[in-house]
Amino acid sequence: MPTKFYLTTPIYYVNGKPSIGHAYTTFVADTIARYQRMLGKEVEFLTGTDENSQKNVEAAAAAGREDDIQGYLDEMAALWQRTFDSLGITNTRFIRTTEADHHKAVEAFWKRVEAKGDIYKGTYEGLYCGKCEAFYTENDLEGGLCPFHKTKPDHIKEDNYFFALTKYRDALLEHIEKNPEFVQPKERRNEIVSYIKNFMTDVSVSRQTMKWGIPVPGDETHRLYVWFDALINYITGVGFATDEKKFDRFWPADLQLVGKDILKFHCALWPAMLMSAGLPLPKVVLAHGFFTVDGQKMSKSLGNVVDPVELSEQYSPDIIRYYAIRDIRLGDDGDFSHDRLRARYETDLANELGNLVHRVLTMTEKYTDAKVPEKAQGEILGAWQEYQQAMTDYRLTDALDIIWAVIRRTNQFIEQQQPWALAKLEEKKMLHDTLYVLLETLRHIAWMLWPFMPDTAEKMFTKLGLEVPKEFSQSVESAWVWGELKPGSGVEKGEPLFPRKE
Ligand code: ME8
Repeated sequence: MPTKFYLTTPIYYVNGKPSIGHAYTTFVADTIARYQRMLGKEVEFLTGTDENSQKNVEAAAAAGREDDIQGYLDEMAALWQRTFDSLGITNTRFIRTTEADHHKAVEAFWKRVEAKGDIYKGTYEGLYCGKCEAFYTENDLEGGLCPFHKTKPDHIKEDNYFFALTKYRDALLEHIEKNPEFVQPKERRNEIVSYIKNFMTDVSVSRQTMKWGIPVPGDETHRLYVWFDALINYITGVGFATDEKKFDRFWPADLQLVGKDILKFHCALWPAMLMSAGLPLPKVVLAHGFFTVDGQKMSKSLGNVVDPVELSEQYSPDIIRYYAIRDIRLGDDGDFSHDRLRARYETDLANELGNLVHRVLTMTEKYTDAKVPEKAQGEILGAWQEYQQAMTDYRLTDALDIIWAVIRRTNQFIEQQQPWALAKLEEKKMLHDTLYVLLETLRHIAWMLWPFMPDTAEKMFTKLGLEVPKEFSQSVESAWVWGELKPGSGVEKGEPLFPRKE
């Protein structure tokens, strides 16, 4: 059986359509999923929608659908799913927390935690931001306001069920200490350690006032706090309480990708819940940064929320994912800039990659009748090793830098060899060797590029006379050997990959 790899994105609220922020996390996940498949692993890739949230209920009401919340959720979830499909996302399951499977999993999970003695009844009195659906202490606030919404949190007092989160303080700290790869990147690790040590409290995990959400097992007068239910989606997604065989194969997750806004939930609450339920913890939680759009925070009120579908119609999903992953270093905060997107399109894509492919194929048509010439020696293994290391460490931006270094070197090689001069001088052997090296390098570039820009890579394979399914039926180890491109096979220049824009 092949090795497995299980990765997840957050499940998103459906109170609006996907923004470029949501698409970013999902693009990053898709890139990693494709790379892991390229290594021959059996990949489970989960994304989906977080539907038991008060935010969704409010959005349904605002749309005049308060009597048809489920119908509203169905439509919105379908919209999210369609969006991810149209963006070329290769998730293996799209989970919705209103699914029957998920309710089963939540019930089974709750019972385990309760049996462990980690649920108790108490009175919650404190601060609550309804927009975040999160509790805050005075310490968390900025000038008395929610740090995310800049609004005054509500003071609430309610009889709730509590989860004994603080019972796991030492165990969490020990786990993070012993497993430095658990929270990534490093800055986030310091942040979470400080939170666990100094600020973490038990959390209320039920609400009496809520009408939407999963009822507390055994006490239908309460509904589960949405985060307690939402986090469980990650195990529902691989069969917890419904398909034990699948669950044993895929859990724990190899990678859980989140934005840094939901770090605490994923690196404190979630692992403590798992410890309580006696389940293993995910291997890595990787929190990426937040980005602004053209220097401004993205918000509905500013009207600057970027729709990834509209932008992809103008460019293409490949181009958007390339831009976002190259320009915003994974883990850092950044800015999504329309000007830089355009500049990178023109420079990196049209001038550097597109031009390289076009030039090499034009020369092959001209000098060797569009046939791959006899094999010649070349070197690419060093780049593969660096690329692989970067991909293993989830340094995606570095991996793109490595690919672009190859592209630049290859463009320089053309300038240096001057195939057109070799043709004039009738230096056939040298001309053919040069063309072989160039064509074979394009094949390697296409392979490395595939997780990031699948359509572009597949077009490159086609131009090189390779069949996409056949290419991927071999292992990456055999693909990165030098000299796989067969002499005598035909290539076809076709349309430019990145035509100049008006
Ligand atoms: O938090 N920059 O869902 P959500 C980078 N349902 N990433 C961004 C972004 C930006 N400007 N805007 C959004 C929730 N994101 C919960 C999660 S998981 C059990 C429950 C991405 O719809 C980023 O991944 O508010 C962030 O963590 C996520 O969208 C929040 O999505």
